[in-house]
Amino acid sequence: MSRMKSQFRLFAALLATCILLPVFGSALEKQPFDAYHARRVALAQKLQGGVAILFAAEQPLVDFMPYRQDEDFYYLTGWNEPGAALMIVAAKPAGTAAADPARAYREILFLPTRNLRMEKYTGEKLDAANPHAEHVVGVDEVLPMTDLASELNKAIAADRRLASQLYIEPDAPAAKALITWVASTLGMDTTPATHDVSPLTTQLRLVKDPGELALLKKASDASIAAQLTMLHNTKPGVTERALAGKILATLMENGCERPSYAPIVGTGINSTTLHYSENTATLADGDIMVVDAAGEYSMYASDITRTVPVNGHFTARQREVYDVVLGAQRAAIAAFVAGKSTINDPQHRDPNSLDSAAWNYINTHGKGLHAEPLSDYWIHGLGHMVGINVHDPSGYPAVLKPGMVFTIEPGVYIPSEKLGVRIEDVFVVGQDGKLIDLVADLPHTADEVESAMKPAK
Ligand SMILES: [Mn+2]
Repeated sequence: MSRMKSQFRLFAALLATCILLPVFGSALEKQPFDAYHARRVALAQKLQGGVAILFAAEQPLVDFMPYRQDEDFYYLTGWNEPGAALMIVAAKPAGTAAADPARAYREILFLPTRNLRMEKYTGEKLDAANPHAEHVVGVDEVLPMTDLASELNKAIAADRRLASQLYIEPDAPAAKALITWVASTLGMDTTPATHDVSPLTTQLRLVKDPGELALLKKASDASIAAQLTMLHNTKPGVTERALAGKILATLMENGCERPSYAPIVGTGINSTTLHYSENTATLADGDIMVVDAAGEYSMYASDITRTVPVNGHFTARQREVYDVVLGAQRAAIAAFVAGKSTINDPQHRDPNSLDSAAWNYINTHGKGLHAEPLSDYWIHGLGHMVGINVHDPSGYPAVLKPGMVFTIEPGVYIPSEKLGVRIEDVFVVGQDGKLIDLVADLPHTADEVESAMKPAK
């Protein structure tokens, strides 16, 4: 009977949530509440009995700039609104002294008070006065933002050791102000030394859960569609910018809220500029083109680069260099061993780094115009983690394990030949330790690129 009652309560809560409340926040695809809760509990277990406080990203100062949530804050809450804060208090067993009592785990989302005038601009917001707030956000407790300082004070007053166990994002201005306020109101001589929470969240974010992997796949699927649009619209006379626009349109048609980074569409000499994103040139017959473009789906990024001949046919020299870069990517894939491989090694010597495998390949295949090795023209790392950030934090050199997502993107850039080639795919380390290429459906070989560019018959 009591189980029926609790099921009814849950049902009633869901009904209230659905019927009475408008949809708060953006239409991002969220994971179930349990997934975010599990991350908060996992973070609490890394706090050594301390407290973590994270702030939502500020509303952009410039009007009409789109809002993007603080990444750690989003990872832990799925909450996509500005002006909020999250406090996680780790559980602690009782100490030996009477003054050292046990403490239960707590998680509180602090929400700003509604500003009805601003809501004319921003739409309706949720605040802690709403009796259903906990059900809407999926966090145990929801309190007004104005309670944050006093809640932290109360926790420290109950256990003064917490003053030396505060984990914050050191760059968040609100965190500094909060700590200073707490120190003065508790009569401390100096501001408590705080710890940076980000090394702890980085450890958690490195390994993606199945829901995250599903979002990363959607980001890559949309980005594959965008790269195919590029392949089908590439021809002499088109501008780089028009091509970038078609890429953006396809990303958004496929559910992305934004590109993961400014699309790079670089023809000719621009193909040798790594982060060229002016996209101001016109595609010329005979040129090669590097297109590094991908989208972000519900906050999760993809990152793809393809290199194509503007007129649909690689020259012999373009194809020669293309084949070396593709061979380097394949050498890195072949060298991969889960639990052992790392991505980068700036010295190209660590036998465990995939970088070494790709470097050795480029160093021993093809030549520059003066018989120099093509490795002279590889000037960046082999890859990086991908997640909520297109360059997800990793604490290098991270050993690649199941659930990790990363790019393999060798490149060769020869300005004197106006010839740049980069090939970039996103990989997941599967539970069986094998690599899954999220970009497998795009052309890889030079022949595949050329045939994908042929107009449909
Ligand atoms: Mn990349």
